[in-house]
Amino acid sequence: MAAKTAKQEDDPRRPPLADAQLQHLYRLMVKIRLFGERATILQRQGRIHSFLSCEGQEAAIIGSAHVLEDRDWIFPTYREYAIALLRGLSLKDLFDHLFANQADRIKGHNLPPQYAFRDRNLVSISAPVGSQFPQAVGAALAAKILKYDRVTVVYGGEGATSQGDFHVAMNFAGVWKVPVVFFIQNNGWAISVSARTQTASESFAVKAQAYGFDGEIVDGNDLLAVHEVTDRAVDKARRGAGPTLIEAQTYRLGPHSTSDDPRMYRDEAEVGAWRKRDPIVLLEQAMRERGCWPDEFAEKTREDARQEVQQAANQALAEPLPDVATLFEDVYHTMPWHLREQMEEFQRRASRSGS
Ligand SMILES: Cc1ncc(C[n+]2csc(CCOP(=O)(O)OP(=O)(O)O)c2C)c(N)n1
Repeated sequence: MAAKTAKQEDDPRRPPLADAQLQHLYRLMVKIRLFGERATILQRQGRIHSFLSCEGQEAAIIGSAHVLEDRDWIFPTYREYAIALLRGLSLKDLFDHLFANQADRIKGHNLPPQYAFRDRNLVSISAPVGSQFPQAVGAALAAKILKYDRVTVVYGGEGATSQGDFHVAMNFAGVWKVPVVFFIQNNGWAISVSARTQTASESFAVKAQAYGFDGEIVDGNDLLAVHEVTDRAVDKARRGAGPTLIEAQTYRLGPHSTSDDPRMYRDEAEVGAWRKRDPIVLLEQAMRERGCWPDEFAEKTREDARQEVQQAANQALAEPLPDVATLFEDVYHTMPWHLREQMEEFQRRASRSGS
């Protein structure tokens, strides 16, 4: 099954990305790459609990989410933190969460990195792999019933497609034709399990056929291709024409997480081959071909991003930790008696110890 090849220029719905938009998206990709490098260093210094990088997947993430309107719902995984920047959040917001400091919107209630930006329709990340799929289909069904003009996009890795939740969600989405897009990043590896051993199907996209809707494969390292295919799927969902599964073929250049050493299970030559298809370099080539690559654009972008990342990290590091009493907040609308007892006991002990 091949990705459709319609040229964006022929598409009446949305004009092709303008030069300034491409420059903006290139800057975002560089910024998020440097953010990941900095977060990894901070984890090694013991300042962050753990981190999962999206290195190599920036085009798939940014190219797809850029298509969406702010009112649309997004159910991301731990790898799609770049989307926060598209929704008007800052690098400091991301660092605040990683440090679980006082400015963290969820005050460290989720184990970092499990970002949650409710006011931006970025739904809290679910730790159990695949559990986001039924949640997203439920949200999309609600939008359909309530006649909200909102599309839901749910992200997942190819490993997550082996979970039962994925199949339940796909079936439900197909039967009820809900306005949802399943965006699967096939990044080659689910920790140490290769994509080749994840399924006996010819692709991940082909699975959509069994559930009665379209599956499309796209080069996940080509931002323009990702943008085009996602735009078409989102438009279809918005028109009430049902769901789409997109398989973005990409590669996780880094480790699964800061706790992982991929040299234990994969060949460095494979990584080297994918480094040649770095999505940031591919976008640079596309922009040069189009003639929207100003002199010294790469150098200036990188230097600006480096400074921005450093400043955001320093500002987030300077934030105090949340008040311990916030441990008891934001779980129940009305605090149940047993939690109130624990809080009061805690406050008695804290006042006795003078803390
Ligand atoms: C139900 C469940 N099983 C196992 C895990 C441990 N785990 C966390 S991430 C992960 C791999 C997920 O791989 P994939 O879906 O391909 O996404 P990727 O990390 O490659 O982006 C696993 C097995 C988990 N969090 N939840």
